[in-house]
Amino acid sequence: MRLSRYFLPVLKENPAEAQIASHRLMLRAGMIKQSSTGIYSWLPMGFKILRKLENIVHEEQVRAGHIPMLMPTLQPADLWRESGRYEVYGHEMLRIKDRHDRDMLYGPTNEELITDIFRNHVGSYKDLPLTLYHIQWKFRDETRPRFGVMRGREFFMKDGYNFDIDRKSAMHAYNRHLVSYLRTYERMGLKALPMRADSGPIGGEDTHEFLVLADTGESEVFYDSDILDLKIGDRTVDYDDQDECAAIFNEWTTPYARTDETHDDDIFLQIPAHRRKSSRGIEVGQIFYFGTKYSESMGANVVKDTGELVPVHMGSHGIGVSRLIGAIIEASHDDRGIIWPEGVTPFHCGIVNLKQGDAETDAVCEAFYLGMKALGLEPLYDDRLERAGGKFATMDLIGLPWRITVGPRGLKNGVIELTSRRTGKSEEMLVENALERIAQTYSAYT
Ligand code: 5CA
Repeated sequence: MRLSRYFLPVLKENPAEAQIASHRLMLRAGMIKQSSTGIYSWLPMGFKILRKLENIVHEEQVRAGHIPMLMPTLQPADLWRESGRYEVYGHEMLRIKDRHDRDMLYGPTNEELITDIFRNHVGSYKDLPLTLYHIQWKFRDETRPRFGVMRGREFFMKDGYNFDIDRKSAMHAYNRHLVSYLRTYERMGLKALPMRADSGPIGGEDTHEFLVLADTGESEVFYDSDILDLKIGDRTVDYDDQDECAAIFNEWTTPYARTDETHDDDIFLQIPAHRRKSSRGIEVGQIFYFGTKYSESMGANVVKDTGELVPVHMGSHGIGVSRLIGAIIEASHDDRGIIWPEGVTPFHCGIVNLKQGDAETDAVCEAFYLGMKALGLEPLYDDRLERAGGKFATMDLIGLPWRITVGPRGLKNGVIELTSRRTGKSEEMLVENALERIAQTYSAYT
């Protein structure tokens, strides 16, 4: 992409309404524009990252054997009356009437809709286990929408639903989700810790939230620092293997890690003092097992191999895809701007032309630009007639992990400069070598 032809409306000033870094930087980097409280337009670069995160979530869900689909944003109120949640949900639910005066609502989540699909089409143990998911916009009329996309009213969420014949099989689905979520967050360059939590309006007995540690997080969390050493890495997981998923679940849930809702000081104080930590966290996902709560109220039953008719066991699992962008920025920025992890960056490398219009400088930038594209990578070429200082400030603000700088001075010696956004270190090298270095860096992410 050539910056002269892109739409990247960066702001020079800090917007007064933004209280935390991610909100401020998303506005300044031209990623989002508020249209009304807690509702945003996703401008091209914000949208690009949203799509990248969505793809990572899809890939990891499909890898775990879960099946993608798409349900609507508007739902009939009657289904929620059946489950008993229409009244319970209160003011958070946006209620709408259609032209026939029928009660509709903008879905805050999809347990009712999916249970309705299930009960209409599945009736036998032979069709189980089954996990369906979608990634769709949700609406919750939050009391205090704030911090930009972190607590929005309209937000983008992956929500998945498992249907199993019994508790044992449903717990395998629970463990499988935990593992697939850990992989998802790691690919995004995030450390998200699973913590025992409270199930709130979704209901159920078992639930874990995934929290990214950050001072600006809305939750208070307590944990044993041993959990920070755990990593899924590039270990391949057989998602059908109940024992393997259970082992990973145990490994990650053995160290103490709880949100304030489930925190227990008596247990916490037994951890050696140097490992006992408390901090703030951003909730980027949650998994639930709620057994037969919805299947019983909505009549979603299946015939067992014994011929007995039983309510299906269910769980639901959510990832806050739009919130994740805020969480990534909270975890990865400095006073000059965002620092994208390689796995989610909107463009792989920035190109700064220090002397636009100089034939040789233009030619080298162009060669690098085409070279990157030939390697299947996406460069962002700042080809505007702007002074160097402004170009550097924009690149630092939007936070691409790598930048090359091309100018007549370096070209006298045949070199350009390659700079890492994270370390700030620069190296002079030949164009071919810079291409090779960048391609190598990204080989682990494509
Ligand atoms: N039905 C379940 C699982 S699918 C459910 O709705 N879970 S949830 O309420 O925990 O939401 C899932 C994730 O969506 C949360 O972990 C959080 O990351 C994200 N989320 C929830 N509310 C908001 C909001 N107002 N703005 C941005 N993200 C949100």
